[in-house]
This record gives sequence, C-alpha cells and structure tokens, in this order.
Amino acid sequence: MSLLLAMTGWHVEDWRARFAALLPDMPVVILGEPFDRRSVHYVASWKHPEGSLSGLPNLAAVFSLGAGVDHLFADTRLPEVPIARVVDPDLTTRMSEYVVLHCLRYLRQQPRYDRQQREAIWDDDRNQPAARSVRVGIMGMGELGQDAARKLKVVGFDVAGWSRSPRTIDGLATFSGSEGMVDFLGRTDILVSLLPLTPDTRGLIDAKLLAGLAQGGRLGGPFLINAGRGRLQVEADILAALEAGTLKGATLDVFETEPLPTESPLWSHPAVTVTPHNAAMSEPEAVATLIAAQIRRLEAGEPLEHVVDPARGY
Ligand code: NDP
Ligand code: OXD
Repeated sequence: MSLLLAMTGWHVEDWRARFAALLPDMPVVILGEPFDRRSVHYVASWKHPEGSLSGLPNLAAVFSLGAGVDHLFADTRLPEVPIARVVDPDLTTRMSEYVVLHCLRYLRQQPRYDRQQREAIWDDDRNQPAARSVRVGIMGMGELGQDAARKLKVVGFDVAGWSRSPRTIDGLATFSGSEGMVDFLGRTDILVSLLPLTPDTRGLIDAKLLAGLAQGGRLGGPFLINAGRGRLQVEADILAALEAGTLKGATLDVFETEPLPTESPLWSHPAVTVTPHNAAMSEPEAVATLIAAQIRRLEAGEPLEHVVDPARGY
C-alpha cells in the first residue's frame, strides 16, 4: 500500500521526506518514477497532470495539498473516490491577516499616504472614517470567510457575508444565492472574495457585479479584495471600473493567469495592489501532518474529514 505524490511546481522530494517521516510504514512514490499502480491507495495532489490519476485500481482517497480543489476538478478524468482538502488553523489565520491588513489599508487611506510621501505632500486630511461606518462584504462564508469576518468585527468594521446556502452567524448580516446578491452588494464598501472556483463562481466578479457595489459609502467609492481564485474575476472589467471611477481600488492576490504576465496592466495600475498568490501559504509541515492523520483515520476505519462535494465543486 503506497502514497502517490502527484504535483507540479513544488519540490516533490521535500514532500516525500516529510511523508516518509510521518508515515514510516507507507512507501511514498512519485509521479514520473516507476511504481506499481496497484499499490497506490492514496494520492496527495497539487495540480497533477490531467489523467495521471486514472488506472489506479485500489485508490481509496485523493488529498488536495491546498485548501482549494479547483485544480483537482480541472482533471476531467479524476477518479471517483473521496476527496479531502486542507483545513488548517495556521492557513486560516494567515488569510485573515491578509484580509484585515488590506481592509485597514483602505480604511486608513494608506495607498494615498504612500503616494503623498513619494511626492513630499503634507495633506493633513481630517476626513477619517471610523471602521464602524465602513461596510465590508465577504463573498464566501466558509472556513476562511467566517474567520476573517470575526476578526474584521473585532477591529470594528460593519461586516456582512454572502454564501451559496443561507447561514445564520451571530452578529453578522448574511445573504445568500442570487436572490441575496443585490442587497449584499448594495451595502458593500469593501468587497472581499474568499470564494472557491467552481462552474458557478467562474467570472462572477465582472462588470455587472462591480456596478452593484455601494457608491455612496464613507470611503468615497468601493474597493475589491480578491484572495479566492483568479478565474473568479474578469480583469478587463476590473480595469474598466477603475478607469470609470466606479471602483476606487483593488487588491488582488490571484489572477486569471498565474504568474501574472509581465505585460498585464494590473502591475502598474496606481489603484491596484498585486500580491503573488500568497495571501495564505500552506505551511508544508502542517499540511503533511494533516494528510498523514487523515490516512491514519482511514486505516483505522474512521471517516475522512474535510471532504469535498464533487457535485458542488468545493
Ligand atoms: P469553504 O469551502 O470552507 O467555503 C466556501 C464558501 O464559499 C462557502 O461559504 C460557500 O457557501 C461559498 N460558495 C461556494 N460557491 C458559492 C456560490 N456559487 N455562491 C455563493 N457562495 C458560494 O472554503 P475555504 O473558506 O476554506 O476557502 C475558500 C477558497 O479560498 C478556496 O477554495 C481557495 O480557492 C481560496 N484560497 C486561497 C488562498 C490564497 O493564498 N490566495 C489560500 C487558501 C485558499 P456555503 O456556505 O453555502 O457552502
Ligand atoms: C490553496 C492556495 O488553495 O494556496 O491552499 O491557494
């Protein structure tokens, strides 16, 4: 019985060493080297090549090495076995840090003061909105969205959440589905996207959605923070809204194409902050420990945790 590591872009030998230390009785094999396909019971994947997981007759589970699973569902020949993803308090904390940081940057007008400093301008502006007067709307109220919402509330922001199914969360205004979208956007000064990429969410952050954001808020116009997935956003529409002034700024951690091409106008746009898809890095030791524990659970006849629903795509 073996664990197959199927990843692209990462140091696979480092992962082999991690899993070998955590699961000393389980051989760890790597895609691309010779191995007995019948021996593979588990796969740990990050962006495995399309079709490379077919023909594993004893496969019992696939583990995403990240929180997102869109990279798995991109494989049209993905075996029909249970799929589990990363849910890790360390990753969740990092994402909340990112969200709180960038909401505070907009609240405290930091991009403007950075600009003024570069030009040696002392503009002692007295218009300083209180956090309680700024409405943050989080799209995606799962593991990450709920933690970010809690922490934004501690800072004082007026927070609401939007999800696929209705949710009741203490102290938060919640909205769901397409029927809740208009009201949700209409009360949002800073839109935070923490959605997974699925057929339903692809291209969601487009001209129509951006046009629905509140225009009369205390920040003088709406801002966007997307740390979910790049394909949620239509970058041409974001740029057009920035040009039109209906969007005041955007902080993007994820992009339609990654790495962000050097010719992308997002790099140099004065109202855009670019971070290189590292809002919440998965800590390799924590991820390997989580997956090893999941494998031990299965071996002990216990149910898998953090299972993904293939029908929903997340
Ligand atoms: P969860 O699965 O816990 O939460 C997903 C949330 O999105 C749920 O609230 C769900 O609604 C909602 N949702 C899904 N589809 C829709 C839809 N069609 N309409 C409205 N709401 C929808 O995921 P996590 O919070 O753990 O992670 C979210 C995403 O963050 C990941 O999928 C990944 O893409 C991204 N991520 C990015 C990282 C980065 O560094 N930039 C790092 C880690 C993750 P419901 O509550 O009804 O189920
Ligand atoms: C993830 C990510 O999905 O880092 O974990 O994007």
